[in-house]
Amino acid sequence: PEGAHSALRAAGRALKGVRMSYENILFTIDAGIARLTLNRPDRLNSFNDAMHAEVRDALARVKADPSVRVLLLTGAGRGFCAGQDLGDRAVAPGSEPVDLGASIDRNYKPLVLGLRALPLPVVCAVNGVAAGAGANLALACDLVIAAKSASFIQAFCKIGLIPDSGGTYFLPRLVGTARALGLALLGDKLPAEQAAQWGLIWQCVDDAELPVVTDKLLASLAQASTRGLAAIKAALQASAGNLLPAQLDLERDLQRALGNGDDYCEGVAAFVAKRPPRFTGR
Ligand code: T3D
Repeated sequence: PEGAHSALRAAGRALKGVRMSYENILFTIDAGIARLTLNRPDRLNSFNDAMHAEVRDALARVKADPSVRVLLLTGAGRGFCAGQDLGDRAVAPGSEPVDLGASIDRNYKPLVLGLRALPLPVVCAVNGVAAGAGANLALACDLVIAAKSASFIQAFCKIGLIPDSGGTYFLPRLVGTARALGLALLGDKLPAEQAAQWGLIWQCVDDAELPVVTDKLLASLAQASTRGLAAIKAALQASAGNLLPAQLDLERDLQRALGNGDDYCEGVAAFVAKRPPRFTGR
C-alpha cells in the first residue's frame, strides 16, 4: 500500500546530510539520525551476501560516527525483509549442501549482535511483510513500529529450519512460550496489529502514518541523552541473564557513571529552570 511505501521516501528525505553509495541498501546520516533502508524490493529485501556486507559496513560507520544518536532500519517497496534470499539456496536434492551454520556465523549472528551492541537506540520501521530472518532482524531492534499492512512470519518451519537470527531468544521473552511455539511451529502470518497487542512490537500505526510517526520518534530520540539511552538499552539487555541482586548492582554502577556525566547535570538544571534540556549526545 502507498502509505507504507512512503517509509522509503521518508528514509530518503534526509539527503541533504551524508549519503553513502551502496547497491543493496540506502544509507544516510543527517542531524544525528542514520537511516538504513534495505533496498532489494523485487526480492522483498531478502538478504544476499552483498547486502549483508553493505549493512555491516553501514553499521560500522554508525558505530564510528559520534554525531549519530539514533539509527533507523526500514525496507524499500512493499516488504520489510523476507530473510535469506532463497535464490542463493537453490539446492537440488543430492547436491552438495550449503553450510547454513557458516552463513549464520558470517552474516546473521554479527548482524544481530551488532545492532544489540550499538550504544544508541535502533528504531525499526516495518513497512511491510517481515519473514524469516527479516522478522527476527526487526525483533533485534530496540523500538519496532509497524504499518498496519505489515506482518511477521516465522517462515522457517516451512522450509525445515528453526527460527534463527535470535528468533528462539526473542520470541519467548517477548510473547511467552505458548505464543512463541505457535508462531514458530505454524509459520502463520501475524498481522502487525496483533503483534502490537501481543507485545511483540512497540506500536502499529496506519500505513500513511508510518513515516510521520517514525520521524517524530527519531527526532525525539536524537535530542535525548544518548549516553543515558545507551545505558538503558544495556541494562534491559542484561536483565535477561541476571538475577535481581546482579541487576541491582548493574543499575547502581550505571547510575553512578551517569550521575557523573554532563547530561545528568543538564537534565536536572533544565528541570529546575523549567526549560527544555540541551543534551550534548554521546
Ligand atoms: O540460509 C541461510 O544462510 C540460513 C539463514 C536463514 C535465514 C532465513 O531467513 S530462512 C527463511 C527465508 N525466508 C522465507 O522462507 C520467506 C520466503 N518468502 C515468502 O514466504 C513470501 O515471499 C512472503 C510470505 C514473505 C511474501 O509473500 P507474497 O505473496 O507477499 O510475495 P511473493 O510473491 O512470495 O514474493 C514476491 C517476490 O519476492 C517473488 O519474486 P517474483 O515471483 O516476483 O519474481 C518472490 O520469489 C521473491 N521473494 C520473496 N521472498 C524471497 C524472495 N526471493 C528470494 N528469497 C526470498 N526469501
